[in-house]
Amino acid sequence: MRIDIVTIFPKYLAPLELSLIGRARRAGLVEIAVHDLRDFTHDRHRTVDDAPAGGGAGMVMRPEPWGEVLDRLCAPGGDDPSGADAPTPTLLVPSPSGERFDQPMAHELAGLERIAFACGRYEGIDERVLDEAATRMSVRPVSLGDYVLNGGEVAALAIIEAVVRLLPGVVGNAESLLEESHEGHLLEYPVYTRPATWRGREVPEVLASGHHARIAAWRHEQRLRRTARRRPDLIAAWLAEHRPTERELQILREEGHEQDRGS
Ligand code: 6GU
Repeated sequence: MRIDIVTIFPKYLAPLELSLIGRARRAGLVEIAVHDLRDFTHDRHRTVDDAPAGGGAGMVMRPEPWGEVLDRLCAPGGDDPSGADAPTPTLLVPSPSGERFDQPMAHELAGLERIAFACGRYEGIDERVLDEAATRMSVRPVSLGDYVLNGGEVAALAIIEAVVRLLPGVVGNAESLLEESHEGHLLEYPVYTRPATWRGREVPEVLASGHHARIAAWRHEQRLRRTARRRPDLIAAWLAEHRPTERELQILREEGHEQDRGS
């Protein structure tokens, strides 16, 4: 996979050198390029913003540098020295007014050969940039959730981390991807390690039993309880895909989850 990021704060993306993503880059599993939007300005002050048309608070990113950098990313070779065969990227535009990013979208993006991020600052990017970009690439405004960040950089980091760890070979133990929160609608079960007693607190006995079926049943129950308690909104999606056992229904009732048993 190839990822391009356009920003006025390239240093915000420095963490992409670290840990799992840094290793994936060095292993050639993902190629990431960060572009400074100001390199696509032509005035002495490298201006990227201006007052909003129609008035109001803050500043808006001017369209010209964005147009030029997106031209570059769409050009044959796409600014990628490794060849002219790179497809046009899907353009992700982090914004609190975007479509909600989630694990299914992470899987979808992980299946693409090429994505790019347009990281806006201030009150956002002149809308014509996205309109024009949409004539030559898929454009998707995406939001992490219902709160406001100062710009798209932190959101791009989060999305890249969620996507890159799904690429084949990036996470060593592929099994560890399967039982995670947001895979299969339930949150992850609680985990423990040594020592067996810590500050008077025991690791749950069943985990030392060596009885794999009992451990799996306990973990499933914990996932269900935790999801019902912390994220009752996810239970409906789980119920839509599973016919619950009596035991599962009992657990949900114990956790105060009222389900409509339907027809
Ligand atoms: Cl993707 N961008 C910004 N600026 N704020 C956000 C967001 C994204 N998601 C939630 N808040």
